[in-house]
Amino acid sequence: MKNLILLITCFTLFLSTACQNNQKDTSEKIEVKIERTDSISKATVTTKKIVNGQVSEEIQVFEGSHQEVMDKVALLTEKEDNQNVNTEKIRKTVKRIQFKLDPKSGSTTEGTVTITEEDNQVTFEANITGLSEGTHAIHLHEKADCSSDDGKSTGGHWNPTFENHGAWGAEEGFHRGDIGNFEADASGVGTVVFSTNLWCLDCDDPIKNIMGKAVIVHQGADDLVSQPSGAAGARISCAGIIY
Ligand SMILES: [Cu+2]
Ligand SMILES: [Zn+2]
Repeated sequence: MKNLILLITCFTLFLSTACQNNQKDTSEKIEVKIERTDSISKATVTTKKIVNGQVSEEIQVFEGSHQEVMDKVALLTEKEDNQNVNTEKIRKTVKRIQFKLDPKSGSTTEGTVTITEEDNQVTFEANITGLSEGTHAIHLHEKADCSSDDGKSTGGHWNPTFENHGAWGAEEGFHRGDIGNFEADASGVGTVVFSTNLWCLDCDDPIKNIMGKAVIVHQGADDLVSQPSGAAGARISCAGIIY
């Protein structure tokens, strides 16, 4: 886990308006930002109030175990709920995790992956260096275990729906880990941006949850046909999606 930069950010937004009996023109916005690492969580709670055009802002910071921090945040937001009887509330949560890809199979291929979930849509972004120029495959594999030198400790493609390997979205079937191919330029740099509502980050649905899976970059291209994994060659970079 040493090469894992881990950050999960949950961003919650409440927008409330005071009850109609109150003659004051009052609005209130609470933003909760939670940053989480292996050992500690930190919540930054910003409360912005506008009363008759006067703006005031209060910032509170809590640190501790994830449970302690979430309990404090819940207390604070519940209290606010009780104070405003007729409130209109907008709530939004964004989860983000960021980690490093490590070289495998004697390569120098590495990179950074950022995965964000917002409005039930997961966006996967990878910036990869040390590639040979041309087409490379990238997949999610079954297990967040990059311990072996060849990356095979991650198992096969993540395939919770038991379908055949294929192009993402193919009618004949595809693995939920079949991200596909990307191009590396002459300087060995490649970028992958992929977005789907078939994944989630740390939810309870085993067919959607990508936590505990691995990201694998291959030396070759995925032919999108060969079973079980597209004949994409050696596994040259690896990361576990874990925290
Ligand atoms: Cu693969
Ligand atoms: Zn596959």
